[in-house]
Amino acid sequence: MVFQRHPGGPILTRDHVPDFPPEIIDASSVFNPGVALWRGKVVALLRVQTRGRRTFLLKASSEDGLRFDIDPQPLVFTGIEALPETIHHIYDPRLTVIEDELLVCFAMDLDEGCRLGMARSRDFLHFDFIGMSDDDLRNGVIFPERIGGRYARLERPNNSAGNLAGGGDAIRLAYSDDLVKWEGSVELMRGRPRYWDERIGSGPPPVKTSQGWLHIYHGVATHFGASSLYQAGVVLLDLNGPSQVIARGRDNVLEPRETWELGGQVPGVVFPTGLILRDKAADLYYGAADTCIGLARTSVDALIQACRIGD
Ligand code: BMA
Repeated sequence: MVFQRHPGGPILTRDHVPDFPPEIIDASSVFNPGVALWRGKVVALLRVQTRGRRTFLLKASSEDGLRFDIDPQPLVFTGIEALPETIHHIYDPRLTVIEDELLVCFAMDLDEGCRLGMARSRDFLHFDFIGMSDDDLRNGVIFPERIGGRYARLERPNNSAGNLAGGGDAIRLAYSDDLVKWEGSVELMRGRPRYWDERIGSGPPPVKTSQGWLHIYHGVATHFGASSLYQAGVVLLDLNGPSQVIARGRDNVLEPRETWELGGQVPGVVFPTGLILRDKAADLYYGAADTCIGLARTSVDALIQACRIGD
């Protein structure tokens, strides 16, 4: 088995979410966290859903990566209020530390479809809105260093027309000088029809290894009749030109098996969104059944090995 789950079950559940009346009272769920190592602490932005199925992002921080202090006050991206569009939900944030700045890439549900939004912070207190995509995109992740002098982002075109949940089966790479204008987008991988990763999207931002950029992504098997199964898998990308896939694992490395992954708001979901490397351990934070947050541990070597199986 590639990953060992934290033995205590989910590390964050709705029971941990503080009330913040009138916005948050007796939250329904907390899942799909963006996570980063920031100035010696594990910091996270938690996706919290209320019983009105409204979405808030809450800041959280932890010394040990297990027990989090949660700031009850929902996060506001300064400047986002100037957008003329109605924003229904902001969710699934991914965090990247680059050049002593914390970047957040998140999904925004508008009437027009889904957009990728970006924000930045230098203190984990204030977050400034940077901009959003023109296109319908989701699952955006920023590389933790510039490539060829430019910011690099993986993104997933989202087919949300007529379908609020959306979906997509290709991950693309785009570059930017200023984080606002993204260009030169090329496709690096597609879903594999009939297997575990028919639909795909990036998980946490890629991490640099001697073998290449190691990337965890989610795959959706859609062929099980009534329900779709969300799992996590791995791929290695070329260090210089990450649109080049070096190796892609045949099997998933994490799939719903525990009762709290198999049952919940959306059954049968592990949705990887945060990866922290510390003391040779690779800790994966993931949303489980769109209801709570799990933590599973492995090593970078084991993940690289998994990329090479069946390739
Ligand atoms: C995806 C996204 C995620 C969610 C997952 C499972 O399409 O909407 O936010 O966790 O579906 O429902």
